[in-house]
Amino acid sequence: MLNSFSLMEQKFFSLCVFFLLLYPVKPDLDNIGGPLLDVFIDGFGDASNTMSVDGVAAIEKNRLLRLTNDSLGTVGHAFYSRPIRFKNSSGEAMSFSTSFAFAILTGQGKQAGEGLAFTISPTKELPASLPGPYLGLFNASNNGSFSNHVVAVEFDTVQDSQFGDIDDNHVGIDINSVVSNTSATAVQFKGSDTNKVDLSLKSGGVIQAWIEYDSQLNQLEVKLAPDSSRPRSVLLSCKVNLSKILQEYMYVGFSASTGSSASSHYILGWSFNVNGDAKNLYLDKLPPLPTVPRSKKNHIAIIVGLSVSGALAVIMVTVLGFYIVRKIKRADAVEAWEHDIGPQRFSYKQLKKATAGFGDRELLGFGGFGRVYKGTLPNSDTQVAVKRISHDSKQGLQEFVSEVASMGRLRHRNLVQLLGWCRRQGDLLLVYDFMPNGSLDKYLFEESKAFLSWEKRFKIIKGVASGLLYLHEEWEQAVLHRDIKAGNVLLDSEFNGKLSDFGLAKLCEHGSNPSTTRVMGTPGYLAPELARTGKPTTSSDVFAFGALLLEVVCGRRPMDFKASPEGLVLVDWVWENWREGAILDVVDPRLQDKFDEIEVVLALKLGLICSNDAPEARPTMRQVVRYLEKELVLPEEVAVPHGRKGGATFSGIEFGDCTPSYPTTSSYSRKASTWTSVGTNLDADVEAGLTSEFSVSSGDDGR
Ligand SMILES: *[C@@H]1O[C@H](CO)[C@@H](O)[C@H](O)[C@H]1NC(C)=O
Ligand SMILES: *[C@@H]1O[C@H](CO)[C@@H](O)[C@H](O)[C@H]1NC(C)=O
Ligand SMILES: *[C@@H]1O[C@H](CO)[C@@H](O)[C@H](O)[C@H]1NC(C)=O
Ligand SMILES: *[C@@H]1O[C@H](CO)[C@@H](O)[C@H](O)[C@H]1NC(C)=O
Ligand SMILES: *[C@@H]1O[C@H](CO)[C@@H](O)[C@H](O)[C@H]1NC(C)=O
Ligand SMILES: CC(=O)N[C@H]1CO[C@H](CO)[C@@H](O)[C@@H]1O
Repeated sequence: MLNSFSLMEQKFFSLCVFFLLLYPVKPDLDNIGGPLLDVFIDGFGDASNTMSVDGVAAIEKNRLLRLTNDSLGTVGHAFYSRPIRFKNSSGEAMSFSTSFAFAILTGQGKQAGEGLAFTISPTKELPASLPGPYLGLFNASNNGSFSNHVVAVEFDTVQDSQFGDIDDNHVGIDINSVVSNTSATAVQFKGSDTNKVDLSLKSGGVIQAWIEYDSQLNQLEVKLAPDSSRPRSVLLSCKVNLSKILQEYMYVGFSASTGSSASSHYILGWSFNVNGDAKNLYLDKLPPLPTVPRSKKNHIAIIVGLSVSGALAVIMVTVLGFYIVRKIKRADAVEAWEHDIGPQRFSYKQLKKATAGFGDRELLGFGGFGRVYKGTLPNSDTQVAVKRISHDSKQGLQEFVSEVASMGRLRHRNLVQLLGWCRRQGDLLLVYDFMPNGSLDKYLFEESKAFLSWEKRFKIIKGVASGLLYLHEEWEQAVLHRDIKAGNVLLDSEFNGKLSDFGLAKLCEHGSNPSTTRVMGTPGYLAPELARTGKPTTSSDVFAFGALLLEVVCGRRPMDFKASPEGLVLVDWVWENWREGAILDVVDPRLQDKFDEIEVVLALKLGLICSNDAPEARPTMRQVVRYLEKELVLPEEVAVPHGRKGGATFSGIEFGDCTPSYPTTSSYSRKASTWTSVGTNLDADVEAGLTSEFSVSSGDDGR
């Protein structure tokens, strides 16, 4: 009885909200005069005649616009289906204003990727645009080209240093190129320009953005808040005369992409207006996001009295809670089990002193598992790297610490030596030898770093192989690395390659802490059977080593989004060149032909053999080392790395998901013809174009 009543009540309420929402919009449009666009949409639910979507973008049943899901290497576009007039009769760009609410959801324990962008474009399809860092906006040949006529504001959750990204949580203004004209780390302003707090784009919380262009000042501005109150402070602004960039008629909407990591990008509501202010959106009236129970979070948000989005509040409360609990306990309390583990235990005080209080100046970088600080051990001048890992499951921690401590007994010149450890509440601190030359990937992929000669590269490869052989076969028990990649190969002062982070991937299985980002390794290095069974073996390590080999020779990542679609998957590209007898074409051009041809061919061939889909076709590490030392001769023939034909795999990730959505020109032109049947009456649009406003927002979903 009670239940059915409250259901009716709910329905009545949502009907009221529907009309409340409907009414303020239409009269406003009437005031503008001129022919009306049929623009009010009750959420994205009935938006199929208003929004054109392509790629993996879709309007979901719950009336959310989802630009991408968490499949890797995809693009999603959603544009208002009719063109909007952006220039007045004297051919100058008019002012415009837009506001939208978005959320970036990432599977637990996964890294976010790649980002979304508010986009003004001459086409709705952006044909041949690429995923990954290109955000579905450009491709490698047209980025930076004046003929793109694309203006975008990106919300980027991956740092691509090759495109000058400042960090993995930034907003940028992109004119005709993914290299931002200007960008800023996402922050929330609290009342003044100086009072600001971090705002995580990928927290999963709803964030509202306001973008305005003032044609008098030639100024494009971006504001950001995790709630409906528009801040006075500007996050990002750019002086630009858009008259030179935009065409008379343009499409507006959104583009998003995923790369070697993936998130679901959602737009919850959107309003847009030329020559006037866009309506503000009220976040609590927008349809709820999937999975997370929002109502509970809102409740907490109210209690705390913070006007931040639900998810952010929960995170802050948790962090605060942790902090308070830690303050109360304070203790460095050493538990009984820790005494059993042995003498490698450092005190927290020692490490705090060594790293100058874990200060930002000592920060070496962010590893997959946490921050890494540089330090100098008191009383010894030994330089160390301290990796700080947060972990919340105590039982797992004990097991893990004993495991790590036993790994402290591993000794090999090609492993980064673990010197000791320390536990403080849920924080685990691991102390390693300091490697002055940093990680290998920087030398391979960053233009600014000195390049590595072939001699150095081959020495590094051989070193890593012998370190991995030691882990697999030469210690008292077999140790799997599970996360072999260029970023985990560190270089000492003499450019010897040393493996780091061995065994750490296991930590992820014990805890559920989302800050331990990597569940099973890194896409592109993941053996296909691993993606299927989740069970790592020595031969899945060999697969990753194969990817590393190719990477070192070619100077390209296992998945290269800069490349043409044929070059996307490095193994396939190397294989194609091998098959065509043009194998030296794949060698890193930075080597400028200064290399030992026999060694290069050996490394490429071995890379292909290790990258075979079938675990039984891969050599063991012992064989690999003997091939590299030229003690064994590689077989003349190399089998196709991907046994299943038709390019069915994505360097180890099942590619079935991605292939249909992957942006090839043909898939786009097909989409285009489907969607342009909507709103083809250009004349009407032309008339309406001068002041077009629409507001795609909030159907209330039964609250
Ligand atoms: C993502 O969307 C595509 C196309 O809509 C679909 O084929 C794929 O299975 C989805 N992937 C996931 C992980 O849900
Ligand atoms: C890049 O995009 C442009 C325009 O969208 C297209 O003409 C060109 O063919 C694309 N280039 C590649 C390599 O796909
Ligand atoms: C910034 O924008 C202008 C257009 O006004 C463009 O020509 C220029 O290349 C951009 N600069 C960068 C660094 O992207
Ligand atoms: C067009 O816009 C420019 C810039 O806002 C303005 O200076 C100009 O007067 C406008 N022209 C017309 C005909 O409205
Ligand atoms: C912007 O560029 C247009 C076209 O080049 C020019 O006519 C106009 O005066 C410029 N506007 C301003 C405000 O500088
Ligand atoms: C202007 C511009 O941004 N050009 C870049 C386009 O992408 C290629 C490949 O990454 C770069 O080399 C260009 O600098």
